[in-house]
Amino acid sequence: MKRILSLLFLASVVVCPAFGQQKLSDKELASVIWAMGQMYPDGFTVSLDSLRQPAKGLAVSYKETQNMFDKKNIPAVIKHARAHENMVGGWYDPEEGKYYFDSSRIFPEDSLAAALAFARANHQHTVYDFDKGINIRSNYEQKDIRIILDCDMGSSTDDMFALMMLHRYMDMGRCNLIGVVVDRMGRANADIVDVLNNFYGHPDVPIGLETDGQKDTHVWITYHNLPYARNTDGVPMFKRSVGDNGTYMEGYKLYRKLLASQPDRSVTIASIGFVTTLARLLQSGPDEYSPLNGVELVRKKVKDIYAMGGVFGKAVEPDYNFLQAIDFSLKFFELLPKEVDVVFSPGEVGDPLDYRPELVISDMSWTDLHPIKWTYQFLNCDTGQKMWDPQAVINAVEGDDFYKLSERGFVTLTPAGETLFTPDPKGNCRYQFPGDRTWCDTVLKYIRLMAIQH
Ligand SMILES: [Ca+2]
Repeated sequence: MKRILSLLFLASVVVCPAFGQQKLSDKELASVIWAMGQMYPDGFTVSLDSLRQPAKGLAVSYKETQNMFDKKNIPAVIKHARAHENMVGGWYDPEEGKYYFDSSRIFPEDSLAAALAFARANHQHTVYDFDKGINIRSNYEQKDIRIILDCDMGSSTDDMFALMMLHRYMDMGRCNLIGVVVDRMGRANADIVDVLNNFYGHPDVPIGLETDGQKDTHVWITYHNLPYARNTDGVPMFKRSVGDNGTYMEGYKLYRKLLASQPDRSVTIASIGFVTTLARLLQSGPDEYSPLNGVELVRKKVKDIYAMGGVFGKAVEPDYNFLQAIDFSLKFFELLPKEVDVVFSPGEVGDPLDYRPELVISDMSWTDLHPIKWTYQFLNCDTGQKMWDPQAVINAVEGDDFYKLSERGFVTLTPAGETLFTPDPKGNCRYQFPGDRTWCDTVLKYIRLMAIQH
């Protein structure tokens, strides 16, 4: 079945009169279901008992009913639903001009990975979240996405949410996080990543740390004590893989090690901090991991970079991330091979996505011990913190059709930190345009859905 592929989208909320009290025959039910198909062309799912949409949960259709359309197939759908979960859904495919109907299974809202696995096993493209009114793509064709996250963990909290998303995407079988590079200097910042990797169940993801990058960068929210938090008995609250006496690999060396071991043009980098470590990688020479210099290694192995940063359109003003470490940024723009695609995520794309501190804490109420919740409980995170960094990560995993992107062009960086875009069909660079209100609302709900998974 060709479920609507394009985007997560808002579907109509079905509020149905209370047929429930009165037991309908299967024939009467079929007429009601057919009528609902006409009333809710964007999609509906109802229980056959109440003819109401569940308030919560994730709906996935069974493959046995995936090619059932039109009035004549509704009895078979009802029969399947009666033998399974008593849930029937429907939607209208305008391309084919057909009303499809199916029998569905409902999962708890915090079991997204299980729902997606079921969706893939049943050849379904989407999972529908009743509470949030959004569809989540199951991507059952399983793209082979290998990601290195390059972050400036330890200042803004959106880096934590971006890493959370990647861990949840891994649980969902959507990508493989092959490493995390911390481009903000300071041991504690790598320890925070270690805590998050452990918390989210992937303690072996390797971590590299920049030790010769930009000095004295501004810190917005000082959560560097998070890795060392202890409970009242003096026991560390959060697990880490690298102990106090352990060390992290130098950031650009981890890049070299990871890239050398990957297939050609297979690696995606999500860059959500400074480009200090990337600049050092590009300036690196042959070593024990690869006979190639940094530029050639990146040209050979990196497919694309999704970078949080850039100011485009009419505005000519410095970009925050690039200006903070301007000498490294200029080197990065100078040396990055033009074969590597870059998608920039300007700040204005994440600006409307305000994940309020009280919502964060409430979404994480399923556990007392949560590193992101800890940060929100003990520090002031009400600093205008927006969900900027997740935009690079979501684009990298969901794909380019999830965002409205600019035409192709080349981007240069001025010494004042301004990103200048020159349109060119052969250019390697594009940038995201801000989404409309519905789109921003949907993406924030998606991030929130990830936050409640466990
Ligand atoms: Ca960041």
